[in-house]
Amino acid sequence: MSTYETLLSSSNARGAAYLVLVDPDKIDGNSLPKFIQHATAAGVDGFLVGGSLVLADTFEDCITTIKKNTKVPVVIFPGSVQQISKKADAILYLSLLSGRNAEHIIGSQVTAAPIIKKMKLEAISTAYMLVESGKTTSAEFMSNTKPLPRNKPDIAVAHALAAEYIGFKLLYLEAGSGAEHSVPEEMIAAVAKYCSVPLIVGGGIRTPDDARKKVKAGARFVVTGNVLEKEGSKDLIKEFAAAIHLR
Ligand code: 1GP
Repeated sequence: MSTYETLLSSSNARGAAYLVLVDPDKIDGNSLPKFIQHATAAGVDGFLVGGSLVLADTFEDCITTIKKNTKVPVVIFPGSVQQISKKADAILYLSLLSGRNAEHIIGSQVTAAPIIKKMKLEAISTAYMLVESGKTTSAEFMSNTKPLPRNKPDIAVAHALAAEYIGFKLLYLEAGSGAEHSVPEEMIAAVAKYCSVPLIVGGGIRTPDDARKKVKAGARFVVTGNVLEKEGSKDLIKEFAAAIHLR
């Protein structure tokens, strides 16, 4: 089974799936193995690894450590073309569809493609859409693009439909790491109503209750990062998993 299929089958079996983002710049390497073991035992369905900046040269070590401590998929969520490694199970092959910066729609993808091929890494094509979230996020600033207006679900639907017709395998609605406001439920519901491509939602999700609302609105995957980096208690991860897994 491919990593994409594994992720979808977890989401189907549990009503929705919980993905935890590990940013190699923010995580303390010494506590990483324990954190991954706890998260896996708490029911996390997969790990995303990456960040907008990633200053540390620990990217590959970080993936190796995660792989050693879990059996669930470990997927690169690249902030740049520097973040590619054959140690991962797959890579989200992102195209920043919400923006109009060609470099992030197709430029970096062309640079990365031969490297990914050589590494025999599974590429999961993902339409990445930034959503306005209160203040400028790193992803927005670094990509030099405007996010989708948060009060215009119809614009998000048009982008999501375009992604579906082009043939993307995943849609990712992103408020940005540490966002003031997460992606609005109205937008998630509108996109889920009109598009059949599985939807990932992340950015600024701080409570299990908030995570559950995203699932109820139609998210097939919910991502948290910051909240666990700040207060990564075992209980909190369990509560998130229970809120996201409808069954
Ligand atoms: C994943 O960028 C997010 O989509 C993670 O956001 O760090 O705010 O949870 P947080």
